[in-house]
Amino acid sequence: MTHTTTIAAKRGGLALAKKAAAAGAVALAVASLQPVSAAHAADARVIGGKPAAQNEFPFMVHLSMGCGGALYKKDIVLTAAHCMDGSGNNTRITVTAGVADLNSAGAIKVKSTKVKVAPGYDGVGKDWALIKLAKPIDRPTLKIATTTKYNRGTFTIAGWGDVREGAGTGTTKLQKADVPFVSDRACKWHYGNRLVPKQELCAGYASGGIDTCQGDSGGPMFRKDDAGKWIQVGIVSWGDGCARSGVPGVYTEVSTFAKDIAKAASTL
Ligand code: 4AZ
Repeated sequence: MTHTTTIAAKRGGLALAKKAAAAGAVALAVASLQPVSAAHAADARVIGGKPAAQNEFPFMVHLSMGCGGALYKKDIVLTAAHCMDGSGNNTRITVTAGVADLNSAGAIKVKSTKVKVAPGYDGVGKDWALIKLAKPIDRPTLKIATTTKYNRGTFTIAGWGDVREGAGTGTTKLQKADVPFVSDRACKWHYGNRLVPKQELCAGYASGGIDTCQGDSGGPMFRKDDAGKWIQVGIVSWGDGCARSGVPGVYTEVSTFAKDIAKAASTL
């Protein structure tokens, strides 16, 4: 556990460092100096969430490097590129499915065989990747949004990541929370040109308090479609800290990449 957590922390730090580097040294200084409000620092709980019930989000998977993911097909996981080491044969990832509590009996553990990172991924935008599994997992899949119509409203986030900013440990019990859509315009009030609006989607409360955090990366952000079925609209990607007021979480805009994801899956 300590080992995987350390790797996850490195990955999260790397992703954030790349973002900051892309935005320049001034942005890095501002981001690192931004305080966490006392009220939010004291929040224990994804941040500000509550435990998910067993089977509530049966498509959710945990990855051994300390990221989340969702079953796109029974033998393919959709996650974040920044959680991966690159494309190619990869038998190092253990995917855990079928449980909200990672320590409970009944956890399904399957190894990866291959990884496909988004073509052209360079640390800015395009933060998606697929993992091919050694065998199919007999759990429901999560369909992905193929149009922009669901990029609005209230989204559900879930993950085993940190329940407070800076913890670096994650949690063994899956946490869930709801967060509202934030427009690109409003999201740019904080992130400016670090946001890639066509490739990224923001969510969160202006007052903060509820957000994804380190260790939730790669997991899905989802909502109900018009037929009442869960549909994935985002992938946990990055943010300045977690649950800070005025600082939304940034998610890969799944609908933008739906065709690329389907094409990549067909090659795995
Ligand atoms: C991370 O380090 C991370 N508040 C993920 C999500 C967010 C921030 C950081 C969004 O993996």
